[in-house]
Amino acid sequence: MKMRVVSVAAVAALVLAGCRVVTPAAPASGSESATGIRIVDAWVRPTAMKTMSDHSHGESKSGGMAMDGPVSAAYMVIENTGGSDKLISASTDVSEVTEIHETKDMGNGMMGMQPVQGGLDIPANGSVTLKPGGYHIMLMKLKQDLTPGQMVKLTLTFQSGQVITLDVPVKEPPMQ
Ligand SMILES: [Cu+2]
Repeated sequence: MKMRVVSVAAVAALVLAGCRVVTPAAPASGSESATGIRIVDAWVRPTAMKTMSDHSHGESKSGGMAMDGPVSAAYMVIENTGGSDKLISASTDVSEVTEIHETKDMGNGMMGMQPVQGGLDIPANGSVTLKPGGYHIMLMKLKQDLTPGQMVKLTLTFQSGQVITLDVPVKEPPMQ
């Protein structure tokens, strides 16, 4: 909220000063649209090597997924004030492969993760939280290291046809 107030004030200052009006960048803390999907509290974790033992995803050698090299993940709350929808795809400017994943107990005491088949359901007038240990947007085949303070451009495509692009900050996961 603070970010948004600052940004509105900045735009107002530009207008008052008679400068050309520039299109404000999407606020880092949220993105709204006419059809009801709103993204809040989005963040991306810094680059993690797949060999890191504290990577919450654990190892997924048996999953058959392209896990070579450094990976990262994006988290957020997807709020929906409209009809039921689905997040069907995601992409970023820093990863060649971006998938919607779910972390789950694989039944043998190991945590693993797998792509969400057919898209992630976003209930009507509800919300879905993507967080460590649960749903997440997996960034694979990273083109660069991600360190706190950087911004990642994330594009989300929904079944309704809605496409949301927002700038997401890279930051350390909260302590648990
Ligand atoms: Cu994943």
